[in-house]
Amino acid sequence: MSVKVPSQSGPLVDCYIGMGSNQNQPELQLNQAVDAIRQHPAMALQTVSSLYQTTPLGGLDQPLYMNAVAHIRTSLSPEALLDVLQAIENQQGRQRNGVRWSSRTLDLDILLYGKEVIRSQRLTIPHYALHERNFVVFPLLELNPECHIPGLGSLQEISETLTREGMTPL
Ligand code: A4P
Ligand code: MG
Repeated sequence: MSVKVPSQSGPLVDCYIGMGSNQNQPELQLNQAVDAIRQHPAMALQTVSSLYQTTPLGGLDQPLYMNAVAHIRTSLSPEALLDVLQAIENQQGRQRNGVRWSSRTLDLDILLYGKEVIRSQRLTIPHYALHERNFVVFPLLELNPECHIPGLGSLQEISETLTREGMTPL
């Protein structure tokens, strides 16, 4: 299989993107997001994990989620990558109602950006809850069993602190 090389100059960084949806046909939303990533000139899609149906986190009464993780390589800076991912969320009808953890057509979170640790006004990388969420940890482990989370350690060891409760693979 030929892998697209991003057209913008700069080193390619391995990134992992967490994808979630619980509105307007969640499975279709995730597939559309994967297509948008695949078509973007500055991102090279490597692999996508299994899709999982998951129970909503956060205690709000809302539909089940669909979650997955994508591995990409990109020449974009972290902030530019966030801009692109937010544009994809917006294209797919994401509305921000100010209620944290409420239903959404599409959420794209940067889980990991190479080995970088970033704490800026716009970005926390690694994602602040990566290690607590089974629907993030297990798909990520599927893509990269040797994964190391900067500041936290081995993903395999992190996964041993979690169960697969509430996750159903499609
Ligand atoms: N931001 C900071 N760091 C990052 C990052 N690493 N990646 C900032 C992406 N964005 C990051 O995000 C709010 C702001 O976070 C952005 O403007 C960006 O500058 P948002 O997508 O507008 O809002 P949000 O997603 O509602 O906020 P938050 O706190 O990221 O939500 P969570 O924690 O991701 O929770 N249950 C299941 N089963 N599955 C889910 O996927 N998702 C949520 C959302 C709740 N419950 C869920 C799921
Ligand atoms: Mg988000």
